[in-house]
Amino acid sequence: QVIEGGLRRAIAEGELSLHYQPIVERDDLKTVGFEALLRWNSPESGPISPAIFIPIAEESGLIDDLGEWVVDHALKDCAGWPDLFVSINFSPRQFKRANFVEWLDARVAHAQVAPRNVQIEITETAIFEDTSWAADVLRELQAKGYRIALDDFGTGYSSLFNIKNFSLNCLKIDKSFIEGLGHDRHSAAIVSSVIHLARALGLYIIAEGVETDEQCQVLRLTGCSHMQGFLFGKPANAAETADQVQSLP
Ligand code: G
Ligand code: G
Ligand code: MN
Ligand code: NA
Repeated sequence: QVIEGGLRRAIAEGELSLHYQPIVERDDLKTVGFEALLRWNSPESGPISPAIFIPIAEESGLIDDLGEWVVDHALKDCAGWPDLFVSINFSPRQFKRANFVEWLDARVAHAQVAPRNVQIEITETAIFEDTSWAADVLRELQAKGYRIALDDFGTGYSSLFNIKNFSLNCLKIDKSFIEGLGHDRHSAAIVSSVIHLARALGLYIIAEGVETDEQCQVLRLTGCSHMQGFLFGKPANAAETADQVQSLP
C-alpha cells in the first residue's frame, strides 16, 4: 500500500525512467535494437526493481497507467533512432486488456514508429492462461508487422505445444541457461536444442545475460542469431542510448 501510493506519485512526478540495453546480431555484433527496462528511483527508498513493483501495479490496477507511460516513452525514444527496434515488456494483465491491439496501434501511429521496429515481449503465463484469445491477438499483431518475442523462455510452463500454436517471431532464452554455458553440460544441451528448434521453426533467438566471451563464442558456434547481455552493454538511460546510437557504424 505504501508502494502503491508511491507508484501513483512516481508516474505523475517523473520518478520513473527507461533504460535501454542493446541487442546485437551474431555475425558482426552490430546493435539491431534495444530492450526497454523500467527503473523507479524512489526519493524515500532509492531504486526499486520492476520485479517488485510490477506485480503490485498489476494487483492495484495501476498497471494500465504504468504500461501507457512505458509504451509512450519507449516509442518516443525509438522514434529518434535510425531503424532500430525497441523491445517492450508486457505483463500478463497488460497484454490481456480489452482492445490491446487497437490501443497499441494508436500509440505506435502517434509516435510515428514502424510496427516492425516494435518488439513485444510477453511471457508464457500471459498467453497460456487463455490460449484461444491470446492466439488471436498474437496473430493480429504479427500480421500488422510487430515482432513477437517469448521472454524468459524455458523458465515457465514451456511446452512445445505453445511455440507450435502461437504466432511468434522470437524466443528469448533465459539467462539462467546462458549462465551455465561453459561449465554445465545440461545448460549447453538445452541451449543448443532450443537454438536448433527455433531455426527449424523460422524464429530468431535472443540469448539473454551474455556476460563472457566464452558464452558468446559458444552461442555463435551453435547458430544463435542474436545476443543481449553485459558483454555488449549494460542498460543505459535514454540520453546515453541516443549517444550510443549516433556512434553506431
Ligand atoms: O531490469 P531488471 O532485471 O531489473 O528487470 C526485472 C524484471 O522486470 C524483468 O523480468 C523485466 O522483464 C521486468 N520489466 C522491466 N521493465 C519492464 C516494463 O516496462 N514492464 C514490465 N511489465 N516488466 C518490466
Ligand atoms: O525478464 P527479463 O528478461 O525482461 O529481464 C531482463 C533483466 O536481465 C534486466 O533486468 C537486465 O538488467 C538483466 N540483465 C541484462 N543483461 C544481463 C547480464 O548480462 N547479466 C545479468 N546477470 N543480468 C542481465
Ligand atoms: Mn524481457
Ligand atoms: Na528474460
